[in-house]
Amino acid sequence: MPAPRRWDIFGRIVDNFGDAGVCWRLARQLVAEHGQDVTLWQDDLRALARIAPAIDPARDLQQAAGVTVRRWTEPFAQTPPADVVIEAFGCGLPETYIAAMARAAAAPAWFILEYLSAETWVEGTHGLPSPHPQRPLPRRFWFPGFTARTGGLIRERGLFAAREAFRRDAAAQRALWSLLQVPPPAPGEIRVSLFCYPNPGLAALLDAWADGDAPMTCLVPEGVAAGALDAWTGGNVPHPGHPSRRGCLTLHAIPFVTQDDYDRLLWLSTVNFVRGEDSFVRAQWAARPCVWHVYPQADGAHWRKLDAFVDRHVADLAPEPAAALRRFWRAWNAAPDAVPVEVAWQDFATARSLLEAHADAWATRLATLPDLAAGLVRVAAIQV
Ligand code: TRH
Repeated sequence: MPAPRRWDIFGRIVDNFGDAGVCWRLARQLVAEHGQDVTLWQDDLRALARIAPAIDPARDLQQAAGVTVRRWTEPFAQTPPADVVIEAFGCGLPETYIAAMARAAAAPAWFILEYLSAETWVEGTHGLPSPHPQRPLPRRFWFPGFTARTGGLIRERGLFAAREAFRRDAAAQRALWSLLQVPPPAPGEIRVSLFCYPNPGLAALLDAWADGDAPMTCLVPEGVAAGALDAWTGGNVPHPGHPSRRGCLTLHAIPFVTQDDYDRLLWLSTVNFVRGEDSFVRAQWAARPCVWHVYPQADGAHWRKLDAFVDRHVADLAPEPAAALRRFWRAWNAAPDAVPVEVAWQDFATARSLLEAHADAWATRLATLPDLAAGLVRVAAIQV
């Protein structure tokens, strides 16, 4: 392994968990697989502490999983600039830090890690220089994506092998269900994991599941869709270990778990409802049918993101299951002209076995692309 370089990853927490989740996953991988010396700077550590319980949100400086985790405060700490600097999601960098970069003997490799999108323009923008407007500092865009002409996706070495080993390990699976305080799945049960934003279609979908003809279990991380669940259960909101039942549907609230345990939940669920960015990518690595709730954007840009991904994802899928997936995803994201969620669910459920085979083929194909961390390490090595 080349000599470890020092990396500083900067991230501001806008809302939710993805900003922290992506940075934490990348930091851990750079340490574990590339032996890099990584410091993760976050202006608020609470989101990170929810997905990485080893993190103490009250501490300004700590070590976890080989990563140095520091609170990003203003005025910013006096620290020499790293060899490689990641500015996550265009969060900007402390002015004093930029000044120190400009004074450094060798300018650090500076990357702006952008949001994930399947839109075609990403291929033309990934890797483009974006020099700092005032300082003689090179800076480049790094766009995650689904093709070889993008920055790739975060995928840890051995991820698929770990997934398959876990799926053969009954004891490990029982341990996960006990951690989540839910019973193991009954034969023939459809088990759904539900990680979504507030969604106007949720109540109708829960009705459809309750009135369905197959036993359904829905696992919802605590705090997710709280208002809708409160209304749907008439205030008898499920909490860990205390599910609520109606018809064919058993609704469980599950505790928030570590990123790795969340991966395991995705690996064992029949269908995964995911959102934002990081859970969406993890659901694809789980190679099970998934439903993406895109982070809503004012100008409806999220529907373009949705369609761009679906276009890529179903390009080689038979027309009927492809249409079923597109219709259900658009309904779940309340896209203009979408059919009602409960109507679209029927076709999606009917196409499930075809969607399962496709999810597996898609994950296998995506995994032939270089992973994001390896790409960054390779390009940084050239620049520094
Ligand atoms: O939390 P999110 O909605 O984050 C979003 C996205 O990042 C989006 O791009 C950004 O614009 C928006 O925030 C502001 O969804 P995401 O990206 O899936 O991140 C969730 C993280 O939480 C992911 O790393 C998985 C992790 N997680 C756990 O570790 N344990 C859990 O129990 C659950 C439910 C999630």
